[in-house]
Amino acid sequence: MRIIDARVIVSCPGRNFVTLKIETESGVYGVGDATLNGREMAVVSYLTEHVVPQLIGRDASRISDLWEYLYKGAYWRRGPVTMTAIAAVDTALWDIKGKVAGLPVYQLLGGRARDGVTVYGHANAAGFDGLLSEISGYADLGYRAVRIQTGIPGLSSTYGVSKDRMFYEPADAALPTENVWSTARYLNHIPTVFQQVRAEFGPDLKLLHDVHHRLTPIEAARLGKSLEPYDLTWMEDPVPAELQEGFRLIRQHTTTPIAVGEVFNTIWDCQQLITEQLIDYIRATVVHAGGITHLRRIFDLAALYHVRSGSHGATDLSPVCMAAALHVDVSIPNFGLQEYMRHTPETDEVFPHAYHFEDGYLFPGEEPGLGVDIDEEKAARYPYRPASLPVNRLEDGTVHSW
Ligand code: CS2
Ligand code: MG
Repeated sequence: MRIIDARVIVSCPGRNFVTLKIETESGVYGVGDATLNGREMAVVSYLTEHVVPQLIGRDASRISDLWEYLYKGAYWRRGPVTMTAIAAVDTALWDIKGKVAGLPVYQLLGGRARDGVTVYGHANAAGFDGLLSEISGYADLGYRAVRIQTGIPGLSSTYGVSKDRMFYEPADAALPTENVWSTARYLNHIPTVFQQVRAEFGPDLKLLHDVHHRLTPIEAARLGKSLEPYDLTWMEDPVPAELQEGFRLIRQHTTTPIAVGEVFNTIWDCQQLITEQLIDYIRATVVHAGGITHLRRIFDLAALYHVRSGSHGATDLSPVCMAAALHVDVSIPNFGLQEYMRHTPETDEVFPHAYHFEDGYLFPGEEPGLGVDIDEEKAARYPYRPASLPVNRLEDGTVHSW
């Protein structure tokens, strides 16, 4: 089954998405997400200039071989742009394989290991009252797990607190806006928030928090310790993870579980974190970590070391990625949680999909392949708009992790 065409489609139904569509001689086609937030056009160029010409004429059924061909063949290994491009090809080929087999992809991955995929939403508000009503909104929708982000007194903006409720969107300007950050103010404030939230919602609702790489290991250790009474499901991205051994220090001081991985591209980014059992959840994704093929390899390694999956699922990962993630989530033994920030109605219209939310779970649906498509006519109504993620500075003007 030869590949006869591959196209990169860029569309902005509220935010930018890059989609690869691979067509075969039999008429069966597959789709893969290739969105890299704020750097979309780099992946578009990598795909159109370098990958698509190499795909034409190849056998679409040889997923592993094509993965190795693109990874080893490029010579320049890893990196977000390369691995997002490989992910898009890999995802589209799994979609094709499922359609050809007449089976949903999760059946090809071993079948269901659970009934539904537990998801967490993203409650965010500048102040406490707003936060309570956001959390209640998610609880009313049936969510069993909610991530909590809130404003910090004395700071004019904070990561995770967006202008739009529900549809969180940080890439909000053509050129980066700037945020201001104070670790001291943050560390003093956050435990008081979790204390009140736990008191208000009781012990059953799973609570999570994203630190967004802003602390040092000893600061993260202090935060983890101070949050222990409020029983968090995880503390996410406590420190930048380039220095994997840095997590040892956090681990030595706190039993608050640790999640990391949304910016990881390969198994090498988390090899030490997993094998030394320095984390509890690995949050790599289909779209940024080399597709279904490579993400499964990461999750299989994690399973040996009591580490569970917790895939990134922010709004900048398209419904194509979400569909692919759900087929993986439902079929692996060591699934933990899946992030699910809802897409806007415009996005859902451009990407019709079989997955659905019910009672706190997502279900991948039973359509052959991934069960997701791109409506190219509708996609064409929303042209690309440059959008960047913000930059963060300390109060003295020093650039800090965002
Ligand atoms: C976040 C994201 O979902 C998350 O956990 O960290 O909102 C992240 O900031 C964006 O996906 C960046 O593109
Ligand atoms: Mg995050």
